[in-house]
Amino acid sequence: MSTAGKVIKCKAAVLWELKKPFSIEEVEVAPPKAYEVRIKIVATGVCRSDDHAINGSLVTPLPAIIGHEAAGIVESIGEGVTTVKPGDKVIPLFVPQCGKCSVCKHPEGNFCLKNNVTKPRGTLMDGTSRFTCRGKPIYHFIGTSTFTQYTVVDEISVAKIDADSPLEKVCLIGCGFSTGYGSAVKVAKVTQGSTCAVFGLGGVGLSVIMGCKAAGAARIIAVDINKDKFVKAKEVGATECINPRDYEKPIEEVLKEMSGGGVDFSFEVIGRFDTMMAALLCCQEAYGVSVIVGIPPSAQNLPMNPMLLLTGRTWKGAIFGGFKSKDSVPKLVADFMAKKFPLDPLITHVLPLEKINEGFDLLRSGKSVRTVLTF
Ligand code: COD
Ligand code: ZN
Ligand code: ZN
Repeated sequence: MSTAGKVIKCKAAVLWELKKPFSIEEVEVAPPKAYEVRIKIVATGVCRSDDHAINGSLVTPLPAIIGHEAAGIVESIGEGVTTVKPGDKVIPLFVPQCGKCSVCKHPEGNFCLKNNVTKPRGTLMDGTSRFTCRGKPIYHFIGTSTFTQYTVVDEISVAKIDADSPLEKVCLIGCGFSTGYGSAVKVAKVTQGSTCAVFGLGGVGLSVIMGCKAAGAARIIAVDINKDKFVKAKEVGATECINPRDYEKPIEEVLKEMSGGGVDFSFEVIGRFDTMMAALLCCQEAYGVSVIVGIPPSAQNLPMNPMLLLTGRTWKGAIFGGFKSKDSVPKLVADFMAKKFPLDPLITHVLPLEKINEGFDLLRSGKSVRTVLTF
């Protein structure tokens, strides 16, 4: 029997309060309104930004259904929806692509003005929620809300993907993988034969390495204070691995010596001011490009000497790897299907939704690269 047009009762992990575990609840998911899409979520990754919402460093209204790195199948569509239909495999997009704003129209910009990431408002575009639980409205999260069997998103926040794609893997293209990979291929535009340095070897850092490799870098130097991270870094393409704690001198000096004056491209994938400076300093002063991928401590500034840029360096950053989401996600899935990069090295744990709190414990203890929750 079709569920289209009806309220769906299903299981979801609800975050009622800051810094508290999720509780698995029965929620009601209203049908999609015009230009909205209801999706049956099949798999969702546990990402650092979800934890930022739990601990309050990313302020989002509660109670909420969070989660933003997922893949699923369209259950039904609202009036006027043309880009997806029931039965399509899809990935929700935490950075939308409206196609109409100045950023979407710009050839390089990807942070669509309709985004809801920096100041989450907790609703769909029309300002209301489709979720209720125990008679109370439950907020959405950055246009996605994926820790639930069913969710509703705006049409600008969903991309149709290959019908054959394995959803329990390609869900990572919804955030962590694309953020890292795009930082190399799209933001830095790593060139053939170049030397790259990647600071931080979590799931996002490993994805940066994959991007550097795909772009044809000759040397990829991986940097981490945890040497246990080196095995996987090499597996995905690092040519050398170094631990700053093994050296007396600052790591940027070590990298400059290793690269004969400075690397071509460097990436900070940790979210610390000291490593952002080290990454900037280790890139060649006249033509080096340094990309910030890690999210910095909130509401703080990093003092820097502008001379570092006057000599010719470029310092940049981007959300979601600089990819225009609705256009790029289907292509990234196609590239995965064509075996241009793997996702398996990033998935260390698979758990049922009910064990979501365990998934976050694994993230916080550094024991997982990525945990994928299944339904
Ligand atoms: N020097 C070297 N390595 C270090 C240091 C240090 N001082 N401190 C920590 N590290 C290493 C850790 O040992 C660890 O291996 C790595 O850095 C960090 O890895 P994780 O697993 O904590 O992080 P990831 O890969 O999951 O990435 C998360 C980021 C830290 C990059 C986080 O800021 C993020 O997710 N950024 C994505 C930005 C984005 O676009 N977000 C939008 C929605 S998600
Ligand atoms: Zn836009
Ligand atoms: Zn994320």
